[in-house]
Formats: sequence, structure tokens, C-alpha cells
Amino acid sequence: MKKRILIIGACGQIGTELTAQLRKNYEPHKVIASDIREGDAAMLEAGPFEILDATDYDAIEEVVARYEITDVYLMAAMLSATAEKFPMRAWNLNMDSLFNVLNLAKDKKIEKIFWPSSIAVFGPTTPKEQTPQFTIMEPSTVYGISKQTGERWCEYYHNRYGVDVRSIRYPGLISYTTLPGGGTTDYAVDIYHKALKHNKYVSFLNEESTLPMMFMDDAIRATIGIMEVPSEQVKIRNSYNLAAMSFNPKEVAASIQHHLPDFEIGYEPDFRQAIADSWPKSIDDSEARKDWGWRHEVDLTEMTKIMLDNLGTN
Ligand code: AKB
Repeated sequence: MKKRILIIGACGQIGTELTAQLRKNYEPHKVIASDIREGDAAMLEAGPFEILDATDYDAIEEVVARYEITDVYLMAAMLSATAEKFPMRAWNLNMDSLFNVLNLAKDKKIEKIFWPSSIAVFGPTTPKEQTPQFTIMEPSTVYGISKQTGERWCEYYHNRYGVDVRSIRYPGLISYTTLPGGGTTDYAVDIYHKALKHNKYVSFLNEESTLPMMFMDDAIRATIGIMEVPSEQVKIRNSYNLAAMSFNPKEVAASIQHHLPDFEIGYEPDFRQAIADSWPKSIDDSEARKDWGWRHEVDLTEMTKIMLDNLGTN
């Protein structure tokens, strides 16, 4: 099989599980993990690993040539909350890394790119309920601006240079393997850790902050799924809306209380509240369902059980 995959940002929340799943699906020595820091023992033992800075075009080009890479998953990014603290660093990382892989594909050095976008592309003027695929997009965060700009460039490189770039707008992602870093939806992972450890949690979003969310297994299936369908099925080349469930801190707390009746939640909203308030509450992902057969599998009740079962045994 000719396919050889490079994951840039393999040690992050999504990258860790994506790398593990790709190594299950394909021959592990043809799935090259890379990150700016060294991976853990499990990642290093399971297949090749390279230290790689996503903003360094020459370094990426060298790794691509050495391993004869065909497909790149670019997972390195600065997320919404951290990006508000370091706007220029976020812009540089999020945009330079994207241009690096788009230009490699334009010059026919790689064949296919996966690039993640986010619900952060939407803003306060976007319809909040069942946000459509095509709608008003006026993001008010640094991260959202970088993702929306990135989407425009993906579509441009596809139309102008025939670059096969595929993208989905991730909602908040929940997983038990690796912690998220620097997002507004991170509370939805932290709450499970704190529930098991302290039986209480103080949320940095208020109880009514309903946001679109997804269990990581579904997100990984979607990510690999959109990369595996024939190119003609990928009709949208900026980025696809993707949805599974929507909930707020009060609802996730109630689902935890079902297993841990004494669990308590408090609320101390901080600067992340304004970010959450600017994002949709729920997403219409019918285009992804129609074009490439996307279906989610895990809801809040099932996810809470999976999270508590797996974190509880650690
Ligand atoms: C964040 O909160 O910044 C991310 C996202 C929704 O893209 N999880």
C-alpha cells in the first residue's frame, strides 16, 4: 500500500488518539507521529516519531521526503482560551502551519491534507440553534478568526491549485486518554477528573452555557472517515459542520450525579464565558451526513459512563 501518513501535533488531545487509531488501521511503520515535544513511551514504541515544529516549512518538507509521505493530518494549533492570551503567537502558529502543508500539496509533495476547523468560526451574529453549514460567520476570538481565515485558504487552494484538503468543524471534544489544552470547552473533560478525585467541581462557564460537544471516538471516526471517502464526495472544501450532542455544565453535572450522587458543582465564570457566549448552542451537520455518510454514535449518558469507567480505573 502506497499511503504513508504524517500526523503533525501527534501528542495533543486529538493527535494522541488519532495516531493510535491510524496505527491500528494501517501498517504502524507507515504512520509517522510528530510533535514539537517528544511523545510518551506508548507512542514511541508503536511507530516512527519525529520532533517537528509545525511552523518550520523546511523541517516538514524534509520529513515528508524522507518517509515519502502522502497524507498529512495537521493537528497542531493554539486553542481558543490560550489564543486570547497570546494573539500573535496563535495567529502565527495556526496560519503558518496551515500554509506549510497547503504549499507542500500545491507543489505535489503530498497528496492529501486533513486540517481541523472549529465551531469557533461562528460568532455572536450567527444563528445559535442548529447553526447551518452556510450562515453568517463573524468570529470574535483570535482562534475563531484564524480558523475562519484558514477555511477560506483551504477552499482557495482547492479551487485554484486542486489541493485535496478536507476539514471538519470540531465541537468541544471529550476524552479520557489525553487532557485538552487551552480551550473553552475543556471544562467538559476536567469535570470528570475532578468528580472522581474531589466529588466536586467549580465550572468556569455558567450553568446555562450550552455548547456543541462530541466524544473523542466519534471525532476520530469522522476525521479518518472524511479522509477515506473518494474526493468527489467531499463537496465542501472550506470545512464541514459536525455534531453529536449539546449540553451545558448543569446537564453534564446531572449525568455525573447519576453515578456519583454526592457530586457537587459550583460556578465561577471567567473570561472564557464571553467566548462560549459567542459560539453556537447546536449545529446542523446535515451536509456531512449527506455527502460522506457521517453518523455520531455516543450521547451524553453513554459518554459519562465511559468517562467515569475509564478514569475511575486509572
Ligand atoms: C476550544 O474550546 O477552543 C476547542 C474548540 C471548540 O475548537 N475545543
